[in-house]
Amino acid sequence: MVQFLDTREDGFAAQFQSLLGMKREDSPDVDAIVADIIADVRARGDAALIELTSKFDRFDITADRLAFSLEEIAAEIAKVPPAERAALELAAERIRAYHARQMPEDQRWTDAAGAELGWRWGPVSAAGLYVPGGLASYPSSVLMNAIPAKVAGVERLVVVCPTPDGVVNPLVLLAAQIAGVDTVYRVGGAQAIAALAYGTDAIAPVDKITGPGNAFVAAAKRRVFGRVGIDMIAGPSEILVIADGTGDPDWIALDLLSQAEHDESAQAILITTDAAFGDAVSKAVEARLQTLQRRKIAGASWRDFGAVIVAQDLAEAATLSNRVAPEHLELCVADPDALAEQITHAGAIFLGAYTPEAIGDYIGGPNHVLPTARSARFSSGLSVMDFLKRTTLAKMTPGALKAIGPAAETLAISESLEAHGLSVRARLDALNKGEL
Ligand code: HSO
Ligand code: ZN
Repeated sequence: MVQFLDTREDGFAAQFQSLLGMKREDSPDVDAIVADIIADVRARGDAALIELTSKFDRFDITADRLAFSLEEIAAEIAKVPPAERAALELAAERIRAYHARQMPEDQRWTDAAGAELGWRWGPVSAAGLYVPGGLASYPSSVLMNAIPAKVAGVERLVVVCPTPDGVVNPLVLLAAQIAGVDTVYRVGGAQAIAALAYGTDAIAPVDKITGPGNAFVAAAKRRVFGRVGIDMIAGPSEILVIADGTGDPDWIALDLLSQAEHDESAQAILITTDAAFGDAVSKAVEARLQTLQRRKIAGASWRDFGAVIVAQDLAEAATLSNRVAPEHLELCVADPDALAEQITHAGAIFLGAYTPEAIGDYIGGPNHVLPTARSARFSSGLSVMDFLKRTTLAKMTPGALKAIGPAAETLAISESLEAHGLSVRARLDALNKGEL
């Protein structure tokens, strides 16, 4: 049975606190192993990649075949049924259009002192996208990572993806092609992250690494951060639904299960103002769990980390949701826009009964790489900004330097940085003498 909480009951605050504090992931400590793998790839390059791929993926490869050839890609892609290709293409188009709107504008202006100031945005030169192999190898995630990079203008975009026993998901290759990925390498794990960060003969280094992965990949991303940029370390998926009782309990049950089925450590929470509706949803979840293919995973997530919370009103529901700061938030209420105004912390909001979260996972347009584990309090989902850098601009005229230079000189002297002060003073003296 899932846990039921009621904000009016004694002990609610403590129960809610323990729900918030639940440790859902016990990530194995693989850091020492990962450190060795990275050192090995740095020292021996492709030879290490080849050995580790044989050991971990049971796949023997040579350096010249680390990248998929165009012929191999074409042969794999030919296996994809037309309906799946069309769906991926529609998704790509919608994700591209959404992310194009995120492109920020450069700015340049002259301020009151006559100084010309501004900033300019530019893409990172090269990005590498990690795509997990096996079960969690989602073509939709290839689109979600690669398209913002392309929209941002990243010149070289590569994918690394393990191919256990040499097997690749053709949809991953098709998604990479549709998104405009330049090269797909059949390596995975910490060794792939090391190759992207430090480069080998076969794999040129990149500047930014994004994409989900297992504990080894996460540890490797943490370790190479600083050498390259990384996106985030994503945790298991989460959904919180606020419902006022006007919807169909079965729809809500499926929405909760849609994230619960990702992972036994996923978390699905319903907050409702209608206790009877909460009961009905929980019954619907149990009924669906009888037949769902991934009932073992979804059932464990629901039982261990799920919750139904009865709130007094929607304002209270919003307050609780803001404390959770969920990755995905569905507002299944009569006036979702009004309720959305009260939401301050959530990775993505889905408004109204006809917007199941799965729309956002695949086809809506917004990104599905979102902050988990309450990090929506301080961070956002993947966007074009993750592949852009901002460079500031400043241009002084003689008048501007005369106006603000002396204060710079004063501050330089106060910091005992003589050359700083003199670099300003030399120019001011020349200007004052009328040399310039
Ligand atoms: N809901 C996941 C993303 C995903 N769903 C991929 C289906 N495929 C992110 O939280
Ligand atoms: Zn999902």
